[in-house]
Amino acid sequence: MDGIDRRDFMKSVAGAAALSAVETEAVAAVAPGPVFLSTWAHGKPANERAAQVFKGGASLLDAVEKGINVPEDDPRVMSVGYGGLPNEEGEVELDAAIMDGTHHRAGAICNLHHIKNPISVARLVMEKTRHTTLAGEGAFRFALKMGFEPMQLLTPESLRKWMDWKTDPQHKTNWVTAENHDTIGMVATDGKGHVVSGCSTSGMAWKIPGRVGDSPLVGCGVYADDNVGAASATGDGDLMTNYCTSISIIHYMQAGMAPQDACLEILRHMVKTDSKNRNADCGVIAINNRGEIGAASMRTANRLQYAVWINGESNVLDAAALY
Ligand code: SD4
Repeated sequence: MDGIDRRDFMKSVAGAAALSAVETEAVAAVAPGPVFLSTWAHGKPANERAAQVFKGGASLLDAVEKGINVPEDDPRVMSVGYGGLPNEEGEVELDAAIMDGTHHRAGAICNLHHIKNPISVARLVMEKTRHTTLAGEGAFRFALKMGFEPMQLLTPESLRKWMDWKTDPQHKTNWVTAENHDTIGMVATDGKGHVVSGCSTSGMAWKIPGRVGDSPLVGCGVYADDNVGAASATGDGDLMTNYCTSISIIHYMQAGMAPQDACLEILRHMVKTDSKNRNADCGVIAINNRGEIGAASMRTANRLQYAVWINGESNVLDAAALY
């Protein structure tokens, strides 16, 4: 391990597990080498693709991007990319961001329509422009210029769900349920202190057209800093934007907390400042630059599952829940 004594590393891993006061099942053992950590069960094939790309010699950014492409391409994942649930007018609007912890550079895309891989477009914003965020029509036109093919992102299944919602006389806007609650966030390390964070989503189902959640906002849905670690978030993005969730987790880790404690701390802070937030659907993941990981969920109802790839082992686990 570069610059880190192995005994200290193992001690700090054990410390992280011992310190996590809430349901310690959330802390998996870690070891030197690359680690890929993603939200939800669809994070497992995403991590596996990322690990394969990384082991093939590509960069960590490539690995995270290609990993996130997996649920974006999968129509069965109805909260990301192709097949993601649309806004209240039946149009799929995608958000994504990716951040490189070495250069403190990020690329982000909001309200992208007709392009199924917003994480790849976000990466090109980062690498081909001096901007950080592109939205709406401009984002779409940029994607076309970069050679992305426009396509219909609604599938028969997502169209049917939208029509069921639209024709329900009781229908409500702006809701989050388990069904539309599965954004992919991925944080990763190369095992040598470099970290990357990425996030991609179709956002809250039936949202008001133009609504932007936390996922594509740097500091909210993603953050990465090689000096500390990386974080990402899933769930009620309106709430999590107000707490600058990912950068807050980085600051807790910078102050000395293990990733698991930092994840729990931001959720506690949300409740401390407004007790209603204990009923919110929020899930967070984090990794530090030594490969220690954390994952936490506000509630056991809609508890976050997270996927972790480490040393060739790929698993899906339940995150610790505060309530
Ligand atoms: C949003 N945070 O747009 C996203 C949705 C999400 O799990 O993550 N759902 O609010």
